[in-house]
Amino acid sequence: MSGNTWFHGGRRVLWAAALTFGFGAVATAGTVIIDSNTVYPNPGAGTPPVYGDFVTGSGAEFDQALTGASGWGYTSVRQGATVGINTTYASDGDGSAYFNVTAGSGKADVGYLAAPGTSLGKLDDLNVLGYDWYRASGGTVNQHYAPVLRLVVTDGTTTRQVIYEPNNNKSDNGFSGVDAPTDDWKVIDAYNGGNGQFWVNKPNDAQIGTAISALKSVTDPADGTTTPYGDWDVVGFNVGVGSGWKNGGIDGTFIGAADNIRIGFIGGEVTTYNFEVPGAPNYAGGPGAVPEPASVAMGLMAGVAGLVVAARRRRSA
Ligand SMILES: [Ca+2]
Repeated sequence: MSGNTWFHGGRRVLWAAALTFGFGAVATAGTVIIDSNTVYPNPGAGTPPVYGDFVTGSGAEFDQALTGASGWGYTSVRQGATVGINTTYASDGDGSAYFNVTAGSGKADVGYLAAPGTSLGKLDDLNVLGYDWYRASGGTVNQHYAPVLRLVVTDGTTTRQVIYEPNNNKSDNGFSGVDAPTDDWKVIDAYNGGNGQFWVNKPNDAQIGTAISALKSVTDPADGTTTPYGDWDVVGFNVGVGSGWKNGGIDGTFIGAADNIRIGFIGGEVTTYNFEVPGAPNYAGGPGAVPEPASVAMGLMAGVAGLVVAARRRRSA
Protein backbone atom coordinates (compact mmCIF):
# COMPACT_ATOMS: atom_id res chain seq x y z
CA MET A 1 0.00 0.00 0.00
CA SER A 2 2.85 2.36 0.63
CA GLY A 3 3.27 4.81 -2.17
CA ASN A 4 -0.24 4.29 -3.45
CA THR A 5 -2.39 7.24 -4.25
CA TRP A 6 -6.08 6.65 -3.72
CA PHE A 7 -9.00 8.53 -5.01
CA HIS A 8 -11.67 10.09 -2.87
CA GLY A 9 -14.69 12.28 -3.22
CA GLY A 10 -18.40 11.56 -3.54
CA ARG A 11 -18.03 7.91 -2.62
CA ARG A 12 -17.65 8.98 1.00
CA VAL A 13 -21.27 10.15 0.86
CA LEU A 14 -22.39 6.90 -0.75
CA TRP A 15 -20.85 4.78 1.98
CA ALA A 16 -22.24 7.00 4.72
CA ALA A 17 -25.70 6.61 3.26
CA ALA A 18 -25.33 2.88 2.82
CA LEU A 19 -24.17 2.37 6.37
CA THR A 20 -26.96 4.53 7.75
CA PHE A 21 -29.66 2.63 5.92
CA GLY A 22 -28.04 -0.68 6.68
CA PHE A 23 -28.10 -0.15 10.41
CA GLY A 24 -30.84 -2.11 12.07
CA ALA A 25 -32.44 -3.08 8.79
CA VAL A 26 -32.83 -6.42 7.12
CA ALA A 27 -29.77 -7.02 5.01
CA THR A 28 -30.38 -6.22 1.37
CA ALA A 29 -28.28 -6.69 -1.69
CA GLY A 30 -27.31 -4.14 -4.29
CA THR A 31 -24.99 -3.81 -7.22
CA VAL A 32 -22.72 -0.89 -7.95
CA ILE A 33 -21.40 -0.66 -11.49
CA ILE A 34 -17.71 0.29 -11.65
CA ASP A 35 -17.08 1.79 -15.07
CA SER A 36 -13.96 1.77 -17.17
CA ASN A 37 -12.59 5.21 -17.99
CA THR A 38 -12.81 4.40 -21.70
CA VAL A 39 -16.31 4.42 -23.12
CA TYR A 40 -17.34 1.87 -25.75
CA PRO A 41 -16.64 1.89 -28.66
CA ASN A 42 -13.10 3.09 -28.24
CA PRO A 43 -10.87 0.38 -29.65
CA GLY A 44 -8.35 -1.09 -27.26
CA ALA A 45 -5.77 -3.79 -27.72
CA GLY A 46 -6.33 -7.37 -28.67
CA THR A 47 -7.86 -9.59 -31.30
CA PRO A 48 -10.76 -9.86 -31.83
CA PRO A 49 -11.40 -6.20 -31.07
CA VAL A 50 -11.99 -5.48 -27.44
CA TYR A 51 -12.87 -2.25 -25.71
CA GLY A 52 -12.20 -0.47 -22.47
CA ASP A 53 -9.11 0.33 -20.42
CA PHE A 54 -5.64 -1.14 -20.87
CA VAL A 55 -3.26 0.41 -18.34
CA THR A 56 0.29 -0.88 -18.69
CA GLY A 57 3.07 -0.42 -16.16
CA SER A 58 6.20 1.38 -17.30
CA GLY A 59 9.07 2.38 -15.07
CA ALA A 60 8.07 3.18 -11.51
CA GLU A 61 4.93 1.72 -9.96
CA PHE A 62 1.95 4.03 -10.42
CA ASP A 63 -1.77 4.38 -9.76
CA GLN A 64 -4.56 5.67 -11.99
CA ALA A 65 -8.00 6.75 -10.79
CA LEU A 66 -11.24 5.37 -12.10
CA THR A 67 -12.87 8.71 -12.73
CA GLY A 68 -16.49 7.53 -12.48
CA ALA A 69 -16.20 5.91 -9.04
CA SER A 70 -14.67 7.85 -6.19
CA GLY A 71 -12.16 5.87 -4.15
CA TRP A 72 -11.59 3.39 -6.99
CA GLY A 73 -8.49 3.03 -9.08
CA TYR A 74 -5.90 0.89 -10.77
CA THR A 75 -3.14 0.59 -8.20
CA SER A 76 0.38 -0.72 -7.80
CA VAL A 77 0.72 -0.99 -11.57
CA ARG A 78 4.26 -2.09 -12.38
CA GLN A 79 6.26 -2.67 -15.49
CA GLY A 80 5.45 -6.08 -16.90
CA ALA A 81 1.74 -5.89 -16.12
CA THR A 82 -1.43 -4.53 -17.69
CA VAL A 83 -4.75 -3.98 -15.94
CA GLY A 84 -8.02 -2.50 -17.11
CA ILE A 85 -11.77 -2.84 -17.06
CA ASN A 86 -12.51 -3.98 -20.60
CA THR A 87 -14.51 -6.45 -22.66
CA THR A 88 -11.83 -9.10 -23.16
CA TYR A 89 -13.51 -11.52 -20.76
CA ALA A 90 -17.06 -10.24 -20.52
CA SER A 91 -18.75 -11.23 -17.29
CA ASP A 92 -22.16 -10.32 -15.90
CA GLY A 93 -22.63 -7.73 -18.63
CA ASP A 94 -19.85 -6.78 -21.02
CA GLY A 95 -16.88 -6.11 -18.77
CA SER A 96 -14.48 -7.39 -16.18
CA ALA A 97 -11.14 -6.36 -14.72
CA TYR A 98 -8.51 -7.74 -17.10
CA PHE A 99 -4.98 -8.66 -16.03
CA ASN A 100 -1.95 -9.50 -18.15
CA VAL A 101 1.45 -10.26 -16.62
CA THR A 102 4.54 -10.68 -18.78
CA ALA A 103 7.32 -10.53 -16.17
CA GLY A 104 7.84 -11.72 -12.61
CA SER A 105 8.18 -8.10 -11.53
CA GLY A 106 4.75 -7.33 -12.91
CA LYS A 107 1.92 -6.42 -10.55
CA ALA A 108 -1.41 -4.68 -10.96
CA ASP A 109 -4.54 -4.29 -8.84
CA VAL A 110 -7.92 -2.65 -9.11
CA GLY A 111 -9.67 -1.68 -5.93
CA TYR A 112 -11.32 0.71 -3.54
CA LEU A 113 -10.12 2.60 -0.50
CA ALA A 114 -12.47 4.55 1.76
CA ALA A 115 -11.83 8.19 2.47
CA PRO A 116 -9.56 8.80 5.46
CA GLY A 117 -11.40 8.28 8.72
CA THR A 118 -14.16 6.28 7.04
CA SER A 119 -14.68 2.60 7.84
CA LEU A 120 -16.68 0.00 5.96
CA GLY A 121 -16.99 -2.03 9.16
CA LYS A 122 -14.99 -4.09 11.63
CA LEU A 123 -13.28 -7.21 10.39
CA ASP A 124 -15.13 -9.18 13.06
CA ASP A 125 -18.45 -8.05 11.54
CA LEU A 126 -17.59 -9.05 7.98
CA ASN A 127 -19.85 -11.91 6.92
CA VAL A 128 -19.90 -11.72 3.12
CA LEU A 129 -16.79 -11.66 0.95
CA GLY A 130 -16.40 -13.04 -2.53
CA TYR A 131 -15.43 -12.44 -6.13
CA ASP A 132 -15.34 -14.06 -9.53
CA TRP A 133 -11.99 -14.87 -11.15
CA TYR A 134 -10.77 -16.27 -14.45
CA ARG A 135 -7.47 -17.66 -15.68
CA ALA A 136 -7.00 -18.04 -19.41
CA SER A 137 -5.30 -21.18 -20.64
CA GLY A 138 -1.85 -20.83 -22.17
CA GLY A 139 -0.25 -18.79 -19.41
CA THR A 140 3.21 -20.08 -18.55
CA VAL A 141 3.60 -18.95 -14.92
CA ASN A 142 3.06 -21.68 -12.34
CA GLN A 143 -0.37 -23.16 -12.79
CA HIS A 144 -1.45 -22.43 -9.20
CA TYR A 145 -1.66 -18.67 -9.75
CA ALA A 146 -5.03 -16.96 -10.02
CA PRO A 147 -6.27 -13.44 -9.18
CA VAL A 148 -6.26 -12.76 -5.43
CA LEU A 149 -8.69 -10.79 -3.26
CA ARG A 150 -7.41 -8.51 -0.50
CA LEU A 151 -8.95 -6.57 2.35
CA VAL A 152 -7.24 -3.44 3.63
CA VAL A 153 -7.51 -3.17 7.43
CA THR A 154 -6.24 -0.56 9.85
CA ASP A 155 -6.25 0.24 13.56
CA GLY A 156 -5.93 3.91 12.70
CA THR A 157 -2.16 3.83 12.80
CA THR A 158 -1.01 0.72 11.00
CA THR A 159 -2.36 -0.72 7.77
CA ARG A 160 -2.32 -4.37 6.75
CA GLN A 161 -3.73 -6.42 3.89
CA VAL A 162 -5.64 -9.62 4.65
CA ILE A 163 -5.30 -11.74 1.55
CA TYR A 164 -7.33 -14.54 -0.01
CA GLU A 165 -5.51 -16.65 -2.58
CA PRO A 166 -7.21 -19.42 -4.56
CA ASN A 167 -4.04 -21.46 -4.13
CA ASN A 168 -4.64 -21.52 -0.36
CA ASN A 169 -8.23 -22.66 -0.92
CA LYS A 170 -7.76 -25.19 -3.70
CA SER A 171 -10.86 -27.34 -3.27
CA ASP A 172 -13.15 -24.32 -3.01
CA ASN A 173 -11.64 -22.94 -6.21
CA GLY A 174 -11.95 -26.04 -8.35
CA PHE A 175 -8.25 -26.87 -8.54
CA SER A 176 -7.15 -30.07 -10.22
CA GLY A 177 -4.33 -31.18 -7.97
CA VAL A 178 -2.20 -28.06 -7.66
CA ASP A 179 -3.43 -26.49 -10.89
CA ALA A 180 -5.95 -23.68 -11.06
CA PRO A 181 -8.81 -24.23 -13.51
CA THR A 182 -8.57 -22.32 -16.79
CA ASP A 183 -11.02 -20.82 -19.28
CA ASP A 184 -13.80 -21.01 -16.71
CA TRP A 185 -15.16 -18.24 -14.50
CA LYS A 186 -15.01 -19.29 -10.85
CA VAL A 187 -17.60 -17.74 -8.51
CA ILE A 188 -15.94 -17.81 -5.13
CA ASP A 189 -17.31 -17.42 -1.62
CA ALA A 190 -14.07 -16.35 0.02
CA TYR A 191 -15.60 -15.88 3.45
CA ASN A 192 -17.11 -19.36 3.26
CA GLY A 193 -18.83 -19.32 6.63
CA GLY A 194 -15.63 -18.12 8.25
CA ASN A 195 -13.63 -21.04 6.87
CA GLY A 196 -11.87 -19.27 3.99
CA GLN A 197 -8.10 -19.28 4.44
CA PHE A 198 -6.28 -15.93 4.51
CA TRP A 199 -2.87 -14.56 5.30
CA VAL A 200 -1.68 -11.13 6.38
CA ASN A 201 0.68 -8.93 4.43
CA LYS A 202 2.69 -6.37 6.34
CA PRO A 203 3.74 -3.90 3.68
CA ASN A 204 5.63 -1.63 6.02
CA ASP A 205 7.46 -4.32 7.97
CA ALA A 206 9.69 -7.22 7.21
CA GLN A 207 7.73 -10.29 6.18
CA ILE A 208 7.92 -12.98 8.83
CA GLY A 209 6.21 -16.05 7.50
CA THR A 210 2.85 -16.21 5.82
CA ALA A 211 0.37 -17.58 8.32
CA ILE A 212 -2.72 -19.11 6.73
CA SER A 213 -5.84 -19.24 8.84
CA ALA A 214 -9.55 -18.49 8.88
CA LEU A 215 -10.32 -14.83 8.35
CA LYS A 216 -11.14 -13.93 11.94
CA SER A 217 -8.27 -15.84 13.47
CA VAL A 218 -5.50 -14.72 11.17
CA THR A 219 -2.18 -15.04 12.95
CA ASP A 220 0.16 -12.13 13.03
CA PRO A 221 3.36 -13.50 11.55
CA ALA A 222 5.46 -11.12 13.64
CA ASP A 223 4.54 -12.33 17.09
CA GLY A 224 2.40 -15.41 16.61
CA THR A 225 -0.57 -13.99 18.48
CA THR A 226 -4.01 -14.76 17.13
CA THR A 227 -6.95 -12.57 16.21
CA PRO A 228 -5.10 -9.31 16.31
CA TYR A 229 -7.25 -7.83 13.58
CA GLY A 230 -10.87 -8.49 14.60
CA ASP A 231 -11.46 -5.00 15.89
CA TRP A 232 -9.54 -3.38 13.06
CA ASP A 233 -11.50 -1.40 10.49
CA VAL A 234 -11.91 -2.66 6.95
CA VAL A 235 -11.17 0.42 4.86
CA GLY A 236 -10.70 -1.04 1.41
CA PHE A 237 -10.41 -4.05 -0.84
CA ASN A 238 -8.87 -4.96 -4.16
CA VAL A 239 -8.26 -7.75 -6.65
CA GLY A 240 -4.96 -8.23 -8.38
CA VAL A 241 -2.13 -10.25 -9.85
CA GLY A 242 1.63 -10.53 -9.18
CA SER A 243 4.21 -9.79 -8.25
CA GLY A 244 6.66 -12.66 -8.30
CA TRP A 245 4.46 -14.78 -10.55
CA LYS A 246 6.99 -16.95 -12.34
CA ASN A 247 7.66 -20.52 -13.33
CA GLY A 248 10.63 -22.05 -11.57
CA GLY A 249 12.17 -18.62 -11.10
CA ILE A 250 11.80 -17.76 -14.76
CA ASP A 251 9.48 -15.08 -16.10
CA GLY A 252 6.30 -16.32 -17.68
CA THR A 253 2.91 -15.08 -18.80
CA PHE A 254 -0.46 -14.84 -17.14
CA ILE A 255 -3.73 -13.58 -18.57
CA GLY A 256 -6.91 -13.51 -16.53
CA ALA A 257 -9.68 -11.41 -15.07
CA ALA A 258 -11.88 -10.70 -12.06
CA ASP A 259 -15.39 -9.36 -11.58
CA ASN A 260 -18.20 -8.93 -9.06
CA ILE A 261 -16.42 -8.24 -5.77
CA ARG A 262 -18.96 -8.92 -3.02
CA ILE A 263 -18.69 -7.57 0.51
CA GLY A 264 -21.07 -7.24 3.44
CA PHE A 265 -21.11 -6.78 7.18
CA ILE A 266 -23.48 -8.01 9.90
CA GLY A 267 -26.56 -5.81 9.93
CA GLY A 268 -25.62 -4.07 6.70
CA GLU A 269 -26.13 -4.24 3.00
CA VAL A 270 -24.29 -6.70 0.79
CA THR A 271 -22.83 -4.85 -2.17
CA THR A 272 -21.59 -6.33 -5.44
CA TYR A 273 -19.12 -4.28 -7.50
CA ASN A 274 -19.51 -5.18 -11.15
CA PHE A 275 -16.77 -4.01 -13.54
CA GLU A 276 -18.26 -2.76 -16.80
CA VAL A 277 -17.55 -0.76 -19.96
CA PRO A 278 -20.19 1.96 -20.31
CA GLY A 279 -21.99 1.96 -23.61
CA ALA A 280 -21.21 -1.66 -24.47
CA PRO A 281 -24.16 -3.60 -25.91
CA ASN A 282 -24.77 -5.68 -22.78
CA TYR A 283 -23.66 -3.04 -20.28
CA ALA A 284 -24.99 -4.13 -16.90
CA GLY A 285 -25.77 -0.54 -15.95
CA GLY A 286 -28.46 -0.42 -18.61
CA PRO A 287 -28.70 1.77 -21.73
CA GLY A 288 -27.68 5.31 -20.95
CA ALA A 289 -27.44 4.54 -17.24
CA VAL A 290 -24.08 5.90 -16.23
CA PRO A 291 -24.88 7.61 -12.92
CA GLU A 292 -22.60 10.32 -11.66
CA PRO A 293 -21.31 9.68 -8.14
CA ALA A 294 -23.48 12.49 -6.78
CA SER A 295 -26.65 11.04 -8.26
CA VAL A 296 -25.76 7.61 -6.91
CA ALA A 297 -25.53 9.05 -3.43
CA MET A 298 -28.81 10.91 -3.89
CA GLY A 299 -30.44 7.69 -5.08
CA LEU A 300 -29.30 5.90 -1.97
CA MET A 301 -30.58 8.62 0.28
CA ALA A 302 -33.90 8.77 -1.55
CA GLY A 303 -34.69 5.10 -1.67
CA VAL A 304 -32.00 2.73 -0.44
CA ALA A 305 -30.05 1.94 -3.57
CA GLY A 306 -33.00 2.60 -5.86
CA LEU A 307 -30.71 3.18 -8.81
CA VAL A 308 -28.88 -0.02 -8.08
CA VAL A 309 -32.08 -2.04 -7.87
CA ALA A 310 -33.19 -0.50 -11.13
CA ALA A 311 -29.90 -1.43 -12.72
CA ARG A 312 -30.26 -5.03 -11.61
CA ARG A 313 -33.78 -5.14 -12.98
CA ARG A 314 -32.59 -3.90 -16.35
CA ARG A 315 -29.74 -6.34 -16.39
CA SER A 316 -31.94 -9.32 -15.76
CA ALA A 317 -34.52 -8.20 -18.33
CA1 LIG B 1 -18.94 -7.29 -15.31
